[in-house]
Amino acid sequence: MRLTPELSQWITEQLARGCAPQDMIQALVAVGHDPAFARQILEDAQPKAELAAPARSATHAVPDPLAANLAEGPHVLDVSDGRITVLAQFQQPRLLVLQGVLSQAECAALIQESQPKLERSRTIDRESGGTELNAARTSEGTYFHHTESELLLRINQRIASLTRWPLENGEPLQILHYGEGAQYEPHYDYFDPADPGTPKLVSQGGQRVATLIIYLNDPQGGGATIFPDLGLEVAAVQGNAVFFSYDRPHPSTRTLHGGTAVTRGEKWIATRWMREGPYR
Ligand code: PD2
Ligand code: ZN
Repeated sequence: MRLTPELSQWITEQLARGCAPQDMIQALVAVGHDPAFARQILEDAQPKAELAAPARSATHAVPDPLAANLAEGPHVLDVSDGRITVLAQFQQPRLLVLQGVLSQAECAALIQESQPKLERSRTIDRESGGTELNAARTSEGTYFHHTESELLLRINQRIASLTRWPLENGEPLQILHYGEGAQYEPHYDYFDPADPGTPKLVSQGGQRVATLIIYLNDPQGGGATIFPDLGLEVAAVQGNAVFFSYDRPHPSTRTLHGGTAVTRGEKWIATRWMREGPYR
């Protein structure tokens, strides 16, 4: 016997409605399934139940670029110095695919200014709240302070007006460079409350509440941003961006995301992580 997509969907739906696994096993056996098989697939489905469960209440407010920021209908956003097109949007999580966040010249300038300061990317060590080298993030990067140059001032003001979230709640703009074969394995950007390092990490600015990933070039192969819980893959296209928010530090936000391996060429991105409060 095997778990068909229909059976998998039935299990997810019943668990989400609050059905007891024991009752579901009985129902499966009643329609001819082997009891051991029924028990096994219910056991395997428990993590799915958590994802499908009705959303628990939000723990904090989040930015929403679409809140009263519509210029010409639901696909064009007014920003400080122009307009940005919404190519696609998702409700839960709040996720937007945006076109024209940066110009070609701005992307090129960010790459050029990053080149001399690139270092192998570090990830946050969730135990200590410090940073560490991590095999899951085989890229190199650097960051820019908000007021580092005219260019940074202009871009940061645009991001703040796009996201409708104060610039002072933003972490410094991170630049990442992926060479061929480099990737970023799926993760959540918020800090897990169960991690020992989290109190230290949230002592400055509170939790992360949203992410804006801007693509600075077009990789020749691979390098998409994937959202496994949504079955969504966002192509890396120069100047475009993906925005998503998470109103609680929990997998039920469905914001698991990763960067697929670059199979040809290279990939450059700029990431702005946004906090609940001022990040100083
Ligand atoms: O480069 C990406 O596509 C990617 C994937 C996952 C970037 C991030 N996370 C990030 O900057 O948080
Ligand atoms: Zn991420």
